[in-house]
Amino acid sequence: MNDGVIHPVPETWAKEALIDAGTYAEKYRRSVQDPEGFWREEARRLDWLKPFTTVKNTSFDEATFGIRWFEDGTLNLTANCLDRHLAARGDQTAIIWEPDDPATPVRTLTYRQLHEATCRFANLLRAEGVRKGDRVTIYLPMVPEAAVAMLACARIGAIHSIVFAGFSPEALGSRIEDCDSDVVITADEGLRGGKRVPLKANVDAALEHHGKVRRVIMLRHTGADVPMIEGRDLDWATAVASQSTDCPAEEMGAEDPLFILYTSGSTGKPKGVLHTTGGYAVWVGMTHEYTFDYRPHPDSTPQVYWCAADIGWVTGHSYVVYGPLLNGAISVMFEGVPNYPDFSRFWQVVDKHKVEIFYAAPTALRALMREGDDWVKKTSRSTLRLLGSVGEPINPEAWEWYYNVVGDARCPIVDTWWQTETGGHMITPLPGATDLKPGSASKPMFGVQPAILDSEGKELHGACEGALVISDSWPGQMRTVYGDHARFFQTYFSTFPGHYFTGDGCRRDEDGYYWITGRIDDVINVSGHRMGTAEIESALVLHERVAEAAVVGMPHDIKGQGIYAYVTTTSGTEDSDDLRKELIQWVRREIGPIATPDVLQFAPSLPKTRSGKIMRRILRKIAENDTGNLGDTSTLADPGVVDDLLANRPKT
Ligand code: 6R9
Repeated sequence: MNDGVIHPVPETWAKEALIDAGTYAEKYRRSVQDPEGFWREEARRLDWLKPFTTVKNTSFDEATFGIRWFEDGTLNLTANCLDRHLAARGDQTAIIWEPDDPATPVRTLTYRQLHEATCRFANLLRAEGVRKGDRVTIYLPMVPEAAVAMLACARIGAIHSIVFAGFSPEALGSRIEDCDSDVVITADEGLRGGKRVPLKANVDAALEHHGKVRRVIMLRHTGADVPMIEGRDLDWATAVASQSTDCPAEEMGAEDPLFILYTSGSTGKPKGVLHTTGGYAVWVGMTHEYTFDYRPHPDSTPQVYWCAADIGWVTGHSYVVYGPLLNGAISVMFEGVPNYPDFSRFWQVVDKHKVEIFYAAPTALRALMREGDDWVKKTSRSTLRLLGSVGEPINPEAWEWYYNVVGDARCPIVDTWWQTETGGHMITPLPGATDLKPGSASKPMFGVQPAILDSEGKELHGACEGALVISDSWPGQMRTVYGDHARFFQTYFSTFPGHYFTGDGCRRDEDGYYWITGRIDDVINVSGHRMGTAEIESALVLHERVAEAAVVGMPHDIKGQGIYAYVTTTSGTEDSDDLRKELIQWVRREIGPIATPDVLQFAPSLPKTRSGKIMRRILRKIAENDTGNLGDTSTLADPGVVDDLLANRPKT
């Protein structure tokens, strides 16, 4: 990697940013040497109803395992995101909504309007019998009502579980069932790149086989004619019309659950990652402020901030909704995609709304980079001052393009490494403090203690490469896997006892910079979205013609990783191109378009050890087209299988 290139902190940033290099060093030292004192102070960024006395009560060890922060304090997150801003900035914009089609009018909501909409919807939920601790599933497109629905749940202490609107009825249904939610919030349709997504129809299909849902609240977005089920379905606008805009906020314990978000792991079905209220709020408020240097301009006008992630992913939760609103920001919410109507779309939105901070995934940047610089250069982008990257490693080439072409060599890039499980940023540059190395997420956030271990679990020191773990708790950490606390411990704390295991590999250089090398478990990262290979395999084997399937990642220029599926069909089946297409569509339908295999190879048999274990290492090598060096194949039950796979590799 190009360790050599360094972009030093620009002078104005060092002078004007909230955190400069000296402050970073001092604050970081304090955060790990005196976590009690450090977090007691940081937690002051929130309005607490009842102040906490205990700061940290955490242990990663099996006998004493538990993660609790600020545990005896109480608060309501929406009081912090909305009510407390009303006096000073009730009429300031909170959300700018940029629609899929640039010809559709923009919508803006002030803090007062967002507060009102949230209270009305929260009252509706209460009227519908939703109580503190109940789970509410949200399956909405990127519209302001998605934020309203989240906040309304938080208002009354209900736990929201957002399912990305690109997921299939099957994936939606299993998530509704897993968290046992009996209320679903959706829209008639979503819109992405001019295409309609049949959300309500998907909900209807999901509920045919899954769960015990008694109420579906549907937002009319495109106005499509969709059937409503009498006694079950409510029209959002009609239902909120009679609700009051006054809704007392539920007093929540710091450790009361805030939301569940399903994410893929290396085994089994997706896990319901559970985050609680107090620690999560401190974490996303703090990281949004420090990482993006988010604060009002000297004349006290707010900065315009745009995180292009969907609310269906954790980035949307923490950095479209909760973090920015905690800090009284203007948050841009984008319904569309980077290439519609054309490849200038992102940068036109930047100019249209005078965006100052822009945060997106490398996969989108790589797709745009391929189309040439003109799409960027014909826009001004003069308001941009800071760029961010999230979701996957950003290759130095894409980094330099982002820096030079998008940012005109003027804007620092914060490459933020974190996970659904971590709640917010864990390893990231701070723009006024950290010299940038393209491709490196650089240095730990306050309170984060990364360590690199070898395969035996021994900690490595200095410059090294190995498994990335975090050695002590931080406030934004997930608290459990919903409904399966044993799985929480097993997944994250049993591989390297005493540490949180991230699932990522990492290199640390001689300057102490961290370089994430990607997942080292059976998780692949496709366009910044996490997919468990086991999930795709389970979907494939549900097909009557499939006897066995093995899925691995393959390098992909745009998506980072693509999906390579090996399929053994049932005997008597003819492995035709039609069947290949059918199976690819099948996975799409079972999970969603993001899980569509890029390559599907029919394999009369898979390479297995004598004990029957599939040797994924070999499958990965073939998928990577790295066939000169397959390593030791002597433990295979039938080494001939490999020759057959090599001979029948489909053209890609
Ligand atoms: C926020 C989010 C988490 C996985 C993580 C890692 C990869 C995320 C990254 C990055 C390198 C970055 N990842 N950010 N890798 N550099 N800046 O993406 O959460 O969907 O749970 O994915 O994404 O592999 O383990 P999530």
